[in-house]
Amino acid sequence: MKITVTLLAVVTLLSCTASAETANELALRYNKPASTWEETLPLGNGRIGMMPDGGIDRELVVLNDITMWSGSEDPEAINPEAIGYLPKIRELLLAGKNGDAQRIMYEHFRCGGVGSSGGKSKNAPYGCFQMLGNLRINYQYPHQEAADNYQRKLSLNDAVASTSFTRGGITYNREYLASHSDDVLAIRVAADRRGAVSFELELSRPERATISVKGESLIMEGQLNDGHNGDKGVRYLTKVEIVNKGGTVSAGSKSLSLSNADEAIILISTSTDMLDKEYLATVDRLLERAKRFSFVKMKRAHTALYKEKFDRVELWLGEQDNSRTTDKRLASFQTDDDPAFAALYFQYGRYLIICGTNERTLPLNLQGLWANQVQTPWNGDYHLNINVQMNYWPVEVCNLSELHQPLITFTQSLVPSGEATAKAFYGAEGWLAHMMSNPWKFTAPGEHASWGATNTGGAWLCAHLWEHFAFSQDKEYLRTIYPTLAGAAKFFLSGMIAEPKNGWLVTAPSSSPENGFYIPGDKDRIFVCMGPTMDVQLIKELFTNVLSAASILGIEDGTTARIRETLPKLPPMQISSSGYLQEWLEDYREADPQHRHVSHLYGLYPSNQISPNTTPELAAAARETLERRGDGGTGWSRAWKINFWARLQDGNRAYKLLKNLLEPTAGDEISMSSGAGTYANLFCAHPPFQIDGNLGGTAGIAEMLIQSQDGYIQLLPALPDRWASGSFKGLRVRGGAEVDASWKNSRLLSATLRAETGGTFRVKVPDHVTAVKRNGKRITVENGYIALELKKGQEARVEFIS
Ligand code: FUC
Repeated sequence: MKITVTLLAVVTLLSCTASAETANELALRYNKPASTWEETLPLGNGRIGMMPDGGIDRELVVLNDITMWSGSEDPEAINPEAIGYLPKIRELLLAGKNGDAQRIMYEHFRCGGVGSSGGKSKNAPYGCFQMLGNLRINYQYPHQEAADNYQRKLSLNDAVASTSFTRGGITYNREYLASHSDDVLAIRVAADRRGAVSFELELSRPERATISVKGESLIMEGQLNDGHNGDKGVRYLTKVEIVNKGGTVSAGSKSLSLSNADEAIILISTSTDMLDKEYLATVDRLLERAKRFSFVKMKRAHTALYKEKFDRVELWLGEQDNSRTTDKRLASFQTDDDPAFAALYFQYGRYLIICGTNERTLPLNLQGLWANQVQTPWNGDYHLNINVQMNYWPVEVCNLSELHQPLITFTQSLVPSGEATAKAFYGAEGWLAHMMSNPWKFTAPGEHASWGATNTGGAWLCAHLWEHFAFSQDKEYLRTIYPTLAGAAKFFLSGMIAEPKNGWLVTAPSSSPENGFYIPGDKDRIFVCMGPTMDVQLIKELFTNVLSAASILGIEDGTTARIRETLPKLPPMQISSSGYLQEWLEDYREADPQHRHVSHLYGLYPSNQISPNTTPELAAAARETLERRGDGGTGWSRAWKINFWARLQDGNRAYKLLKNLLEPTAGDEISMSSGAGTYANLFCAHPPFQIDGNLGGTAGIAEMLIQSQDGYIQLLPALPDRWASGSFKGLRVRGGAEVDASWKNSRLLSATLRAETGGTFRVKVPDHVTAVKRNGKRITVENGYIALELKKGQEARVEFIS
């Protein structure tokens, strides 16, 4: 009897542990191989990545390297003729003849050369981000029966993907990782019967690839088009080798084969010369090193490094239902509202950042790191009028601050080109970037004024440089970015003009991304304008940040003096007679009231110039604008709207937008008006796949749970009814602290702050709270806030009693 009870207890304990583990496991799961690329699972170490489809007989693994960029620097982009037309363009704008100004701009005030070639620049100097290649694995089996028990999975906890199934009584297991520790891609193929692993490997690429075999190495190498018929294009080298137990490797002329092994590890080592002039040696060194480790050891080191970042944040909104496949969970989220699925999506965004970029490489582009085409949509570049910035919205709050670095480095690297552009096109000081950029530091206006004229791309990037300081309070860092911020401010100080009605200083020419308007008497849709609201907000923010930085660093110079003088001359935000926030200086008739861009609400999010707390009238106008724009739009547009509604503290509406973002979809054709949502692999669909929506969605969820832009911490500012109980750990706030919180029945229960820098942290106390306790003792609530004075590294836990 006693034995039975003890045994039962052990069994119960074991099964409890197992189910608790599965309930906590964050994973994407499927019960069949991927049939489209948007069903395959992304792996990456920030530099290189792959997306295996888990095929049973034939497997396609799309390979990526974030530096696979065609094109090269393009001196022709600086168009020396443009500045000659600037006085006329400005004169026409001042006279209200925007259409005439625009027509001149289309022809003359644009980059030299072909620019981004309307997003198809693979063979032009602007270039494009492209896939690295395809690894094809053709498996051979001792038995030909249908496979069963098929499972395909991506573990977000470990950054390892797997495929398993049984065939003819043999269980096959594959594991895939993009090693964060050893910088190679690795696939382990195993079976539970000796000698059952046999396959053939092929490498290919749609163009510019030479495939060969040397010894037991399968090699792909080539050079991308530099766009000038020259020799400056990026060169790459990929080497694939098989490490195996018990089998025989044989080399074909363009393939490698393995027969009758017990187990095999496919190692892929790859690099380009964009950031590594020694790339040939690097590929060999990484491969040789990786061959010395067992897969188990490599996996352990990889997972440990990955987890160091991933495990900083937890979000608990309920148990993960791992009995259902991810595509099923995605489809049923529209009706079951499974809160745990939203948490999975949130963590997937963090996963994509940790695996998509690292401190030493390029920023995440429109595709992040993952692409399956040579000519990627919109060149897979850096669009500076929302997209690349949205990629970085979650990094500070979601505790991945060091991964802001590639964007910061990239921004600083744009300065010399931006200075040349400021001088050549505007005769202005400082630096600027227009609406699109690439690793070749393109800063000129785009080839089409409707979108290319926006000249606040650099200013928007500067907001990221500042936010990194706002969260870290690192003054040494601030000193390094000050010249970049001040240089961006100088462009506007010397490049704005006074508009005729009120004498406000405005950018001219510019546009409000990428919406147009109509002017009576002109049949064209017009984009070119003076001082669109977004520009004003960006410039005001930039000026304010420069002044704050200068005061912290004890700097007082000509720039700060000019900013103080200029700030009051910027236009105010204006509310139209219909109650919405005006997108332009004039209340023009919008060409598309439901346009996906909501640029004039930049001031609501990510900036903090419109707030229900400090500017309730503007907040009401922003609400009107959002009602007018509607709850649809492309993937990233929906993601932005989650953040807007979170800032307006409307949790249920933010949640509605999250649901819209998570609408299941499949098509991959470019569309501005339909097909937006989420693919089976939880990639965001613009469509096509564009990673900004994923990362904007993750930022939006964080924004619903914690905000710190008003000088204090607000917990659960936009908690939807559907997330009545939950907890999070490790989200970060401005001022430098990590915060945990828990809540039940929509009421905040407790919070813990860990100070990263010493200071006083004010926390807003929700209305329902009657007392706040720290270490069991009541603490003072003053005007609805508590103040916690913490030393660097100190932790405080408070309980909210209601
Ligand atoms: C801008 C957006 C599009 C798309 C593209 C990459 O042109 O308006 O929706 O995101 O960038």
